[in-house]
Formats: sequence, C-alpha cells, structure tokens
Amino acid sequence: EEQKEAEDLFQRYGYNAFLSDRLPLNRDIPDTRPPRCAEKQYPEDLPSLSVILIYLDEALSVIKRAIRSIIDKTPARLLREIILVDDHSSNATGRFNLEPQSFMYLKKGAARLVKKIRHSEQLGLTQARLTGWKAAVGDVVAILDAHIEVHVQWAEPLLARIKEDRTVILTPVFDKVDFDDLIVIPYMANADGFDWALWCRYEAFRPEWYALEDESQPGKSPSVMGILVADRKFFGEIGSLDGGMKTYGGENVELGIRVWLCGGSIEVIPCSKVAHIERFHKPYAPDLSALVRRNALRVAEVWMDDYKYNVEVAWNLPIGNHGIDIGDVSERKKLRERLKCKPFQWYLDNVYPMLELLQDLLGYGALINDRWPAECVDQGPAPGSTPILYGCHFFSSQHCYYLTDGKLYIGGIQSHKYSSNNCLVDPGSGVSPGLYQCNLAQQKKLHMFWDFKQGGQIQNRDTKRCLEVVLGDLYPRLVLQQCSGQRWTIQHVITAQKRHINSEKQVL
Ligand SMILES: [Mn+2]
Repeated sequence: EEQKEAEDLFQRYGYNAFLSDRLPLNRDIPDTRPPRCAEKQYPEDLPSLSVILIYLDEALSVIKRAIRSIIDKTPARLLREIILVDDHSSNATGRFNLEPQSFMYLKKGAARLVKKIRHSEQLGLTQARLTGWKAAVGDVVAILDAHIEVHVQWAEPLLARIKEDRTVILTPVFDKVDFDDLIVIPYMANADGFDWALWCRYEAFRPEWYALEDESQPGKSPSVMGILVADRKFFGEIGSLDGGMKTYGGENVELGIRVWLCGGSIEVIPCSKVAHIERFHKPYAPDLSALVRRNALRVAEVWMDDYKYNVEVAWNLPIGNHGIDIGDVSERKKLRERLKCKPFQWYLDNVYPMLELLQDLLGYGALINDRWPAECVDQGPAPGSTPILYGCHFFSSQHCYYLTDGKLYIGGIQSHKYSSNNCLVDPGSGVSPGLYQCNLAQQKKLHMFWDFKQGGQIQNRDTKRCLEVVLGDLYPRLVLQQCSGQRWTIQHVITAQKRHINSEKQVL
C-alpha cells in the first residue's frame, strides 16, 4: 500500500514526495560552497530581502522545508518576508491554509513573515514571478522555485553584491537534489547560457574568471536559469519580466539579453548555494517544446534584430515566415527604445561570443528522396556513424543542413563554437554512407563535400558517387552508388536575398 501511495505521489509531483513527507523539515544538508566562502566577511548593514517562492502542484512538505530553510539560514534582521505564489495548483496543497497553526513548526514569530497569493487561474511561471515581485516590499527580491532548500549564508553574498552595484542581477548556484532519494549532489558554479532554440544550458565562465583562480568569485553570465535575485526597484526600471511570455520557457533568456543590452549585467554568485529538486517531469504540460518555441520566437522578434533567423532555423521553421502567434510585442519594443538598449550584435560580441551563427546555409530541415516521400534521412542509431532512412517524424535526428561550401550536416545543428556538427561523408568504399564530426572528417580528409540543388541529385565531389535509396529485403535503404539521377528535396531553401541580408549584417 505504501509503495502504491509513493508511486502516486511521484506521478503527481515528479519527485519522491512520500519520502519528503518523512524527512525532517530542518534536515541537515552538506555545505557545498567553495572553501573560501566560509572565510568571507560581509557588512552588517545590508539591504532587506523578500523571498518569493513560486509553485504549481508542489508537495506541502517540500514547500514547508523551503520556508524552514530560508528562515533558519537567513539572518532575521535581513529577511523581510517570504511570499508564496501559487499558480493555481490543482491539488490540495494549492489551498493549504495559512492559519498560524500551519506554521507551528517555525520559530516563534517567523510565521507572520509568510504571505501567500493564489492565482485564480493558471497564468504561467513568468506571471507567478511577476505577482511575487509586485507584492514584495523588501529592498531586494529573490525569486526562487518552491522545491528548494537554501544553504548556510546564502543571502549575505547576494545582498552584499547588490549593495555594491544595484544594476547587477544575480543568480545563486544550484545543487541537484535527486528526485528519487532527495540526496543533495553538489554542482560547481557555471555560467547560464542557451542554444538558438533558447533552451537553457550550463556554460563555462569567461577566461577572466578562471584566471582569478578563486572559485568563490562572482562570474559574469549570459543569462539566468530562471531563479534570480535583484534590487527590487532596479528590476522594475529595466522592465522586470516579459508578461507576454506564456506558461514556461524563454523568459530567463529574455531577461539575460535585456539586462545586458539595457544597462545592467548578470552574475552567478558561487558562495550563494540553493539545493534544488530536479524533477522527473515538470508541471504545466507533458511536452513544453511548443511553448518554449513560441516564447523563443517572441524573444527573437523583440531583441535579435537581423539575427532572429537563428532561432527560426533552430526550430526548423522557414525564415521570416513562421506563422506562429507570438502575441503583442509592441510594449516590449517600446521598452527597448525607451531604455536605449544596445543592438543584439553587441551581446554577441561582448557577452556571449561562444554563440555560433547558423550561417552559410543553403537549405535545412527534412531531406527526402522523391521516390520515398514518407521516409527521411536520419542520423541513425546513436552512438553510431551510419545515417539511415527512417519514417519522417521531423525531430532533430532528421534535421539536415546543406552549406554553401558543400558540407551536409545530419542530425541537428550546434549553436556553439566549441561544438562540432556531424557531416555526411563517402568513406570511399562499401555502399554505406558515413556520419562523422566535421572537424575529424576534415582532419582525416574524408570525402565530405557534396553537390546538391533543390530537386536534384546529391553527388560527392571527390568520389562522384551519389546518395541514393535502394529497396533492401524489406525496407528502403540509404546507399552510395553510381548516380542514377535520383532526386532529393530539402524542407526549407534559403533564398539568395535572405542569405545576402544575413552575410551583410555579419560584415557590419
Ligand atoms: Mn525547478
């Protein structure tokens, strides 16, 4: 029976809520900060802090543990309030009452610091964060998830840094709390970046940070993962968050780009650590990608100038004509003007030079042989180096890119200068085509350049063999053979005019 209950709770919350209900609310977690953090001295006189915890369908014991850790680990003189924002949870935890007895487990007097706001309908992550920020009265706001526990002395380094410079927006460093056993697994500090689809990812700091040889030092970051700490008023002056973002995703990247371009900066603070449950599944929707795509296109429209095509290509959409409703962006564009923000080029040059433009493309998307219109070229089993033909599903393993120099990538395109794409090669013998990291293929002088025009054959420039499809025992197979005039179509072709605009901007 307990097993069944535990499984039901896991399905509902995406973590082991059964175990959480049985762990002490004030459990000890290991101090995972860089060693030098414990030696640092912070001023007595620091700004006051409002902590905002947003949630949807969160286990009550998890929320209570978050509150308890904040109250125990934040100096009382600095903690102004804890604001819970419930984005219209469906289960009983959404309506847990705030009578004093709900907080009997807290230190005397601490319960009155806790306030709760419930959305009367579900408005999404961004609106939940904005609701908390608008209600806050402290000098500084820390906007966090509710499935967290803060570490010792987490607040002081944040408040001290904002006291020095109110225009920096900060992020603490997450540790991972495993969704099965709730054990804390330390993470090193990293910068928060993203790819051209605007999915967030960890990123190395800039070389200057490593040159300091002090991992307790703040590091500049292109963006945030979602949690953030800011001077409450400055956060408003710079446009808070884009309220036009729906449900999930993109708002963190929008904040990062905007803050950098409009007069602030983003820093990761390694001495401030927050243990965070990485859920098995997230609430809101089983598949968040359509929402992230919509929000990413919104970011591109407002902020990326002539570079917005990168986001469209990353989502395998036609350039300049994606047809997806991104809502009204006029207010955000006005904000950009009013704040006299720098062009996106400046962000690429100065903040995130590791982003690689998706340039020199002639065509991209699914690659289809006209005799087999339901089959797509696919990267094949991974790890592996043999591309195959597979029923079209149009996900990234079937995204192909044909470049001006004749390379043909299969299985997605990388967004960063440090990553390598996979190039189609003719091994020179046998009938199977190969797929190798392009830089390796180049070193080994594999035959990796192809002639291809929309609706024509795909022919290797060295071996003169063609990529073709033959009927195997049961299935059509991808082979290299003497050209018989088979015709291929790639999903999106980039016109000369669009290419011209892109390359001209790159020169500028
Ligand atoms: Mn989270």
